[in-house]
Amino acid sequence: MKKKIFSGVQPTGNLHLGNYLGAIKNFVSLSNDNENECIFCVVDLHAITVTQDPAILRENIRETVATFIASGIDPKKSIIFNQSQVVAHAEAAWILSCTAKMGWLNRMTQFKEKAGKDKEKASVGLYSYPILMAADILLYDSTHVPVGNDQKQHLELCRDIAQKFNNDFKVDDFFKIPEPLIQKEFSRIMSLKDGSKKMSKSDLSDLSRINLTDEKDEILNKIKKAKTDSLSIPTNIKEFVDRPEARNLIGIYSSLASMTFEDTIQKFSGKNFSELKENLSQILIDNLNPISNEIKKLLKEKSYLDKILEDGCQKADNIASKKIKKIHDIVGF
Ligand code: AQP
Repeated sequence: MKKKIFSGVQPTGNLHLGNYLGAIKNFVSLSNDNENECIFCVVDLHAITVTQDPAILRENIRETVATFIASGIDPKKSIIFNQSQVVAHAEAAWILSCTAKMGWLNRMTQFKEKAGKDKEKASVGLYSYPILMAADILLYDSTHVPVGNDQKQHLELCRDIAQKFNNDFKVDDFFKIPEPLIQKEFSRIMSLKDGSKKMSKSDLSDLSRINLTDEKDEILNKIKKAKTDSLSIPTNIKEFVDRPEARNLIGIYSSLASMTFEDTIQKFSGKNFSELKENLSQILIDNLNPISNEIKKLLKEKSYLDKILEDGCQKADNIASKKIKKIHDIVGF
């Protein structure tokens, strides 16, 4: 049986190395396997859980599509679409919010991190975000969901919601229980300024992340300024305890070079950070420059990007509208 792959990326600008290594690179290899049916969604409904400028959001939707294509996803082989244009997502999210339990959502760490201290002021959408994510996945009978490590908990919640719905309505196997696909070796890329925080689009400091559109000089500058410590590079994994920045830089290098973490340690063991940084900058430039150039080229072709979304939305709607009809029948509408 073909694997049905579904994943989404928020069009919130500043797509970065963490999005690429944690998710998009994996999307590309999955989409190149003819055994897989892939759907990649620009999750614009998720994006508005925090305030967005409408004009910028519209551009960021196109930029996310451009990033998918520039990274190597072929829109003829995979469905690329934006969530808001397939109405079944919002509807399924409402129905599933009547299945999910408050206690389950209260455990979600991403809400706690994103809402911060002032959670009374966070939007209700930010709180119920994982239910919309479950709707996205379940509407397409997805079997596998490639995500970064930070989304693991949301995927577990999606599995719980699917199982509860199937049990409550006695419809065994109606919602498929999806498997997460998380990179084994190095699945969480951390901020270049603080190794205890994940690299993130919304970090106020641009120096904390490598954006996929960064030019060569920006990459060199950001890696030069990346936080390290005064010791030399560890000689084995145990020595990385309490050295998150060193671990992060070695991890990024190993992901880009497709080397194991251990082999990368051996390559740099005992050397100083300037040597690692020089090598890391070069491998980043080699990997990201072609993507960055292609993104910039594609962004000039707005009607091409819009057409991809239009075609993708039609294909996605064909699948999702059938599933939501069945959901109506099951719940008694
Ligand atoms: N630092 C990361 N390391 C590994 N994977 C990551 N992902 C995000 N950050 C990292 C993965 O990228 C995919 C798309 O993420 P998203 O844009 O939908 O949402 P996010 O996880 O909220 O991304 P950001 O960058 O942290 O955005 P903000 O700052 O807006 O919250 C997902 O599969 C995610 O796991």
